[in-house]
Amino acid sequence: MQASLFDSSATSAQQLIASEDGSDVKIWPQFIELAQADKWLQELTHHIQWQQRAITVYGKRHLQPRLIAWYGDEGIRYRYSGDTLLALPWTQPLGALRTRCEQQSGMAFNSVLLNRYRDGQDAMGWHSDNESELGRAPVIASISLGQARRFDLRHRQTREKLSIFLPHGSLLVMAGNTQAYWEHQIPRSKKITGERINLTFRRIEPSTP
Ligand SMILES: O=C(O)CCC(=O)C(=O)O
Repeated sequence: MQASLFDSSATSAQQLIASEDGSDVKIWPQFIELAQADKWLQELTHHIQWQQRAITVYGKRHLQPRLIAWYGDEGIRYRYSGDTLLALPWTQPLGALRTRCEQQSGMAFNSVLLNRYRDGQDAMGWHSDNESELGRAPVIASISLGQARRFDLRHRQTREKLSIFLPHGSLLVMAGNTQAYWEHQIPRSKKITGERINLTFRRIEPSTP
C-alpha cells in the first residue's frame, strides 16, 4: 500500500500510521529548509567518521551494505547483530540536528545512528529497532538528506505493508508500539544512483552496562 494522502511538499506533520495497537508513525516531509538541508548533507558527507562494519545475520558474518557511524553522549554503547558501537562525541551539526528533533518530538535523545547509502545497491533489510537498551516503546526520530529512498513498513501480524519515499530534509518519527508491531526496510534499487544520509536519533537507557 502506498501512503496515498502523503504530500511530499508539506511542512506540517502527516500521520502515516495510527493504529489501535498503539503504533504511531508521522512524517514532516519538508522539516528542514532546502538550503540548510543541502549544507548539512555536504557537512556530514565529509566530516563524519564513516565505517563499513561487519555484523552477524543468521550466524554468518558479513559487511553491512552501507556505511555507518555512531555518535552520542560519552560512554553510550549500541549493540546489534553481534556488533558493539561506542559513541563518538557530538559534533556541531549533529548537535543542531538533535535540538531540532527534540523540539519537534518532545523527546531527549542521547545518541544518533547515521547510515550512508552510497547508491541504490546500499540498503537495509527488514528489522525493528527493538533492542532492549532502547526501552519498551522507543521514539526514533529519523532525518533524511540527499537522494530520496523508498521506506517500507510491514506489520508483523497482519502483513499490511506501507511504502513511502523519504524526501531530502524530511523527518519521520516512529513512536508508541511501532517497533513492537512493525518492521521497516530500505530496499535495494537499480534505478538509484545518488547518495543518501539518514540519521536516527535514539535514547539508549542509561542503565545499560
Ligand atoms: O535509512 C533509513 O531511513 C532507515 C534507517 C533504519 O532503519 C535504522 O537505522 O534502523
